[in-house]
Amino acid sequence: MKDIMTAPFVEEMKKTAANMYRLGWDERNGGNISYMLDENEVAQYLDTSRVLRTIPTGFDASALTGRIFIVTGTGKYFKNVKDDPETNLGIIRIAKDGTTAELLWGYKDGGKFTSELPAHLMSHIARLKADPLNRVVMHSHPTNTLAMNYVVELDEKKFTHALWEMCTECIVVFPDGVGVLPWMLCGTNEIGEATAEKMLQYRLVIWALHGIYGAGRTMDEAFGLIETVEKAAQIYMLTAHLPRLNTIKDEDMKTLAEAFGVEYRKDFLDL
Ligand code: 2HA
Ligand code: ZN
Repeated sequence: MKDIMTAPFVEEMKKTAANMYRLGWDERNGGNISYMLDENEVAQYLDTSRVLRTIPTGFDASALTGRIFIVTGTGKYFKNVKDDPETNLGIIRIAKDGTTAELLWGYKDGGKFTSELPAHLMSHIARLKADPLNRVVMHSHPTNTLAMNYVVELDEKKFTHALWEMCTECIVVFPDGVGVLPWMLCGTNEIGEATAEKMLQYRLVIWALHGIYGAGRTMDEAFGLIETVEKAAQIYMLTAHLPRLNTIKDEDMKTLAEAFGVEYRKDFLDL
């Protein structure tokens, strides 16, 4: 059996959490990541027949029965993941009943997965329908994205358009745009269901006045999506109070999307 501390998926979680903390996106216990793992890969590091304890999920995740995830812990700080992954992360498998998570590793101090597990697992179910290769869901509180929530109408078309205008490559990176949910109570099945509904159509979902969700086939894809939105939001916030003399025109965005051959939301232009 190989040492789990050397597993590439643990390494990726450590690096990503550290990066998100360094960028100021995940203060205190803000943010959470879930990453669906390959069972055969996990079996190189863990005896997958050995369940340390079971934890109720609080909802029906039976669409994911048998699937294994590495997930950040509730109340845990992203800044601490790198130095103590076994306390701040856990590896869970969704049991046959769909409402129990079997802990295979981690949450060493008796802890459990993020309070946002419903939004994560429901989003995994939705993204797998849209893209069977999806593996990662992450949530974060990026500063400028959040700031923009206070000054731009919380409307998918308007919000996406405002972002697309801020960097030439935005429409190429997220041609599917950004879904927007109104302010809702976090940590509930309701916000999980609403997020998953959006995730059928979007890889990025704003939780109004709270943060953002990103999904992707790899950690780089999910992270890169949020990173690009945050960059655009930063430029928006740096220029919002200044007279705007120039902008990327809708025509330019069409030219870009066509040149790069991406399927973009045509009804999000010419608003
Ligand atoms: O877990 O970000 O939305 C901390 C959060 C909750
Ligand atoms: Zn949050």
